Amino acid sequence: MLYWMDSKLNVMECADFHGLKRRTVVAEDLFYPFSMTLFEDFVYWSDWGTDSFIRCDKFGGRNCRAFHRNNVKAEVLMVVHKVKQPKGVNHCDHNRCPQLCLPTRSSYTCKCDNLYVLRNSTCVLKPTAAQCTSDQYFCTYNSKCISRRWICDGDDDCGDGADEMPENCTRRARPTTSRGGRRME
Ligand SMILES: [Ca+2]
Repeated sequence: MLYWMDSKLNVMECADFHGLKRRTVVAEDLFYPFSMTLFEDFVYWSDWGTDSFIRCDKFGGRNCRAFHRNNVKAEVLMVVHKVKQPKGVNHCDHNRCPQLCLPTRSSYTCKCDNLYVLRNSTCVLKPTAAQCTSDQYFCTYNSKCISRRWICDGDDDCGDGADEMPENCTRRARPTTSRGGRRME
């Protein structure tokens, strides 16, 4: 069956793939239906008139209920359910990640929550600017304290180029020494 909604007439109808057996599914309490989807025995849609998500029995339009209200105008509504997922291997089964496992095409990568950073296969709290010494610069992007000697030295130590930004370079003259003897992290 094909289902559609008419936002001008405020009605939901369906028909078979030949355009036959056309019938009205829902004709009440539709104010501005926008996006719809089907899953199992129900039809779901977003209604811009009431800022809500609604579902009804797809056969006769019964058992209707709004399952979410006061939403922003939802332009696309879709069902994500395990039975709709393509078959494949879950590389995160039996993973060794301390917090988050993100599957890739052939394996997986480990990530940490926003407040943590991955160090030696462990999620540790990110350093804060307060933990940097007076001769260090705090990189917000990778949460590292780097030596102020590394500011504007031509190497991206922060990962987002913050230590090489022009405003930092005007405050500090370019070093004339090489980076030999730089400490390992
Ligand atoms: Ca640098």
